[in-house]
Amino acid sequence: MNTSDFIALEKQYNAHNYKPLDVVLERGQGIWVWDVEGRRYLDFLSAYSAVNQGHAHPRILKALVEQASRLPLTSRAFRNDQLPLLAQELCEMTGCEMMLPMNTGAEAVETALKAARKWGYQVKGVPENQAEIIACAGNFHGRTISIISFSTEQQYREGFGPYTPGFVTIPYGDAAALEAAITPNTVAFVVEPIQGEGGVIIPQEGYLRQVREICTRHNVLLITDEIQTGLGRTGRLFAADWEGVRADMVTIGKALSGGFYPVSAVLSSREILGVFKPGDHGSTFGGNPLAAAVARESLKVLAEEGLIANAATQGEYLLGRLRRVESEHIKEVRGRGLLIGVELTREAGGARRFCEALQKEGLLCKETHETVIRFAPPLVISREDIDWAMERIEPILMMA
Ligand code: IF1
Repeated sequence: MNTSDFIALEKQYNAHNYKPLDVVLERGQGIWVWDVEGRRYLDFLSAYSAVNQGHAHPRILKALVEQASRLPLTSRAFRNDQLPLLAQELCEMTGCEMMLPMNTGAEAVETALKAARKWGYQVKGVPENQAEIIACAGNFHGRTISIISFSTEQQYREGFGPYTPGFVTIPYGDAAALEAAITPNTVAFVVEPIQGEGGVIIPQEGYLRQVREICTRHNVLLITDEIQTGLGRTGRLFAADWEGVRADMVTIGKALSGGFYPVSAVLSSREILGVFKPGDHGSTFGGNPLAAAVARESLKVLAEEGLIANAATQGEYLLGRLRRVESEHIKEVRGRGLLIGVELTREAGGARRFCEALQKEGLLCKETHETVIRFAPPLVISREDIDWAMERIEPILMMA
């Protein structure tokens, strides 16, 4: 079977909720992936930051295989010997008191929102069913009905109503708007430290510190969604670390498994996660021993291979190289660590054609919001690999 055979099958039998690049991948190692025709590509997307540790990382693979052959799933009806160790290691690494494991990013966000509501009723004293949660315009937190209820992206919402009440949206990067939107019933503010899907939007320096101060003053929980920006992507463990800000709840996912398996978690305090009593919340697969073993090794790889520092170093280098490209198509190059967006001008004809051209050159990336090319290679990338990539990216950004 070749590329077009696979595409035809997918077209026939798979729902068309995506429009992927027409490349059919069958193998990956580190920063490289290979398609079914044997062509090699440099992965400049990292499965939206899920493979920060690189594809098929040998240490994580070993942990996965060992745990899979021993005991993949217990459910939370019984205990297992991996989850407690993951919880301890994750809390020690992040300075949190407690974690709650789930599977996908959207589930972690849902969990944080549920915790915030319950905390609002039990601790803050908000009247029943009156809790309000504030989110930002341009957000991306997942695809569940409650989460898309506070999306401002027409396409994510249209046709999926009725929507979950209790959410308000304010402009991103505007601390005064947050202060103005808070009412006595506000329980939480949920925010991405950098908006990924929004187009790699980096708020002004000081925004998160102001937001932290406002939330503290009004007894409102600050929830940072670090599912995409966390675990080293921006050159710090968390993107909020750039401003020295500690949230009340942090959601993580994606790279928590190095891309092997869906693993997510909410990190928080005993006071906040303590609102959950047995039976309040859960998931069949959440916290399973296979997920926990994979997550433990993924975190060790991140720390022991110095991937966070490498993201900072290589990110600065890549950002510098991109900023020196003199192309009439480029409106702005922005980024932090290895999360970089190249915004093109309206006249450039859309980011998609640049991604398709880069695919032909052996580099895979993905547009976001029509005019932004997102560059987010695995954090194991070296300076030589970036030079290799720039030899391809520069001429494509200059093309007619
Ligand atoms: C898709 C985007 C990236 C996220 C943040 C929660 C979630 C995500 C900050 C939900 C997920 C993914 C979803 C994926 C594409 C990808 C994405 F373009 F859609 F926005 F990365 F930029 N919070 N983002 O970025 O996590 O439930 O998916 O595990 O195809 O929808 P999930």
